[in-house]
Amino acid sequence: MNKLLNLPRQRTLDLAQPVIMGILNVTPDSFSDGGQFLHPDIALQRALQLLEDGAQIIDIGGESTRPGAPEVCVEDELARVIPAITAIRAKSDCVISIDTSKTEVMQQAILAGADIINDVRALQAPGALDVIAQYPDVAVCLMHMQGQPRSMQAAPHYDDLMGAVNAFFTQRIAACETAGIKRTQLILDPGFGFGKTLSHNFELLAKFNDFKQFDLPLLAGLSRKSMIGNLLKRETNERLAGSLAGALIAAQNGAHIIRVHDVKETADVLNVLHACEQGV
Ligand code: 7PM
Repeated sequence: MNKLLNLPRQRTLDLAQPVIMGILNVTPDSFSDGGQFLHPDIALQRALQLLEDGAQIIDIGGESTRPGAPEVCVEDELARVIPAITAIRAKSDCVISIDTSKTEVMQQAILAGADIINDVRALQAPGALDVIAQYPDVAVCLMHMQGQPRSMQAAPHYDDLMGAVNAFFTQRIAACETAGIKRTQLILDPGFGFGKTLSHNFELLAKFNDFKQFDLPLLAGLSRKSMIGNLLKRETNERLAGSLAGALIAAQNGAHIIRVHDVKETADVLNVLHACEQGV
């Protein structure tokens, strides 16, 4: 795999060592002041803190994908994420990712300065492939999900989990290439918690190395997820140690990008791993 991921404005992201994607939610549940939208200045301050803590990518999300969460209309999602992207881009040359499945949000986010489209629906929305095909330097994360957010955790079932995720990746890579998106734009993610039982999630983590066969950058997102909470019987605010263990295993099993809430702590973990693998 080419360890340098090309990005807009002649920039690259070096994936020779695992990098941290810091989560920046601009959803109403994360509002501190009860206002309608997270103020762009607050989003900027949070982004700068994540970067200082060791994140190399800021992942901005304005649509909660929680099972049963209300769907967000395109106007609201745009009003949440575009001012945040604009504010961050005005002050920082950092790598900006936008967590969205909506074609219009993808388009506007790219124009506002986003570098990566992080799509839990893997560009399956009408027109999504064609938007990305117009931007040969924008990277895209294709995530696997079984079912839809509203119902995906009802009764996930696979005859062959690894076979199903691999077949999905093969199919989406082909769809991208047919639409004119280059392979060098793609990142793959098995989608921990998206239509998976506890045992499915740990099978994916244990066998994460299998996805190296695609020779593409791999992303792992398990920070504070139910796979940690349900295994350990921990509430969301008690999942740090479990999440760090998960991040370490993902990194050791070949993940190039680790998507997390707790950036500073994850950076410490990855630095310990780096010292062990490459020496001090
Ligand atoms: C509620 C439920 C809120 C679930 C947020 C979530 C991933 C992602 C998310 C992931 C990629 C979370 C998820 N998870 N994008 N977006 N991979 N690429 O726990 O695993 O953060 S949202």
